[in-house]
Amino acid sequence: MEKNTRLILALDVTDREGAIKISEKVSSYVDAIKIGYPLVLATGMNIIGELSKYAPIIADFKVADIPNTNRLICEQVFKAGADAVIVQGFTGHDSLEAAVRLAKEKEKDIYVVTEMSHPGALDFMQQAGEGIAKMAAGAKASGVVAPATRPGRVAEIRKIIGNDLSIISPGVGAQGGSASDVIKAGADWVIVGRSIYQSDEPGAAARKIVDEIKEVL
Ligand code: NUP
Repeated sequence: MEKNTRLILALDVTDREGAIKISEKVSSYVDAIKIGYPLVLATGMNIIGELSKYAPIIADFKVADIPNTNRLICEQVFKAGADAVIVQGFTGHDSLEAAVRLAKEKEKDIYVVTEMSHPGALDFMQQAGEGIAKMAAGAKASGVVAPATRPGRVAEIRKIIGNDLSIISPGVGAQGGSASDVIKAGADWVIVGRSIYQSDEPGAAARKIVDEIKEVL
């Protein structure tokens, strides 16, 4: 993914026309569009290829299975036209390595969830976050997903992974995180969903976030 605006749109809408319309409006402000279960379950896998006209597609399927199944899932998602897949890290090194191996073969990217952005992530995930970050670096994943709702944790995770891996960070806007704060903490990209796609003017909303990021670079 090319580092330009440092904004990734999370497109969690459930209608095809709306998804295309919003993608058209924001395409010049985003480095990628992240899609996940809501949109794909509502419209089908073809939406990945359709939206890839507007930006590289990150498929947020939070893949969390045994190595062979992880590989099979990633294979289908890349075949559909995605440039990257988000996988969970808690399944351990062999599951992650299977996904990364396949991605490298196809010249695609794997991003590994460390600790999630919502409050419930403190119940179980946070304790594992640093170990997962270390594992992601060891497996040579392209990057990790870390919470914009906790910039301090993003800074910790940056220390662990060094500069070879990227950090993509959700939780800005609707979940309370700030784009500029998490970029300052070491994130490479912010992932923003509702604050953009629920706006009356998604293009203007995206541009505002891009401008906010520029000010702290
Ligand atoms: O830890 C995570 N938090 C999170 O919100 C990992 C994620 N992948 N996400 C996703 O980012 C979430 O599923 C949604 O697609 C997006 C954030 O959307 P919003 O809160 O900006 O609407």
